[in-house]
Amino acid sequence: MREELEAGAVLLRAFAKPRGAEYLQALEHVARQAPFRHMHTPGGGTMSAAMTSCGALGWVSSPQGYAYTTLDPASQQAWPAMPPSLLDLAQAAARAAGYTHFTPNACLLNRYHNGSHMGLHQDRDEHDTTQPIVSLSLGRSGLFLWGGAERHSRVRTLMLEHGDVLVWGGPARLHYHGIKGLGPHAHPLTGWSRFNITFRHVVAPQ
Ligand code: MD5
Ligand code: FE
Repeated sequence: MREELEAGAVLLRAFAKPRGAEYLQALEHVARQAPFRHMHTPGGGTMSAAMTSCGALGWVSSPQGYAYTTLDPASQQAWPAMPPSLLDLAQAAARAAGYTHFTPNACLLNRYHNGSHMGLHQDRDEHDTTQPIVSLSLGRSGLFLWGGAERHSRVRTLMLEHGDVLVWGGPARLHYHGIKGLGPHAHPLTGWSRFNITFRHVVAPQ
């Protein structure tokens, strides 16, 4: 089911559901090499969602700021390769939403559990807004906050379920968004955890 939320933003409900277990195995494979961790923020806090990355570039937050890096700071090794199954899924979803030639080189994995949330923010560390961001939700459902171009734009809420894929591009690419919390039920594949995987095209750091 393809639903245009607004210009440039497409929700593909259950798009990834048939292979959800396979994507979770790929995620576990990444996490064995680069474990999920709670990163610190420039403001002195700690993120309540645990994160890791795969692909050429990984997103990191630290007291020094936000950055995409080629090395995992926890191991000083390159981030794990992007699993082919995940890359295929991301490109198929982008294509289904009308974006051809999506070449993600950064893949951020988020893990939420009871009490985790992600405040309203924009994704603007990629230095490329010509390509979309593809977001895959797995496991327990999450209450997604979907705002507009400005912090004070009206915010809508949307329950994202296992296998849902969102594609954000064009005028929606820089819109504010966040995760308010999780759904009430455990998921048979992930228990009380929710996972989200975002695929991005990042312009290499200087
Ligand atoms: C999540 N993750 O569920 C969300 C889904 C993140 C993040 O926000 O930065 O890791 S990504 C949803 C998204 C991406 C790009 C643009 C917009 C939403 N948007 O314009 O609403 O863990
Ligand atoms: Fe985001």
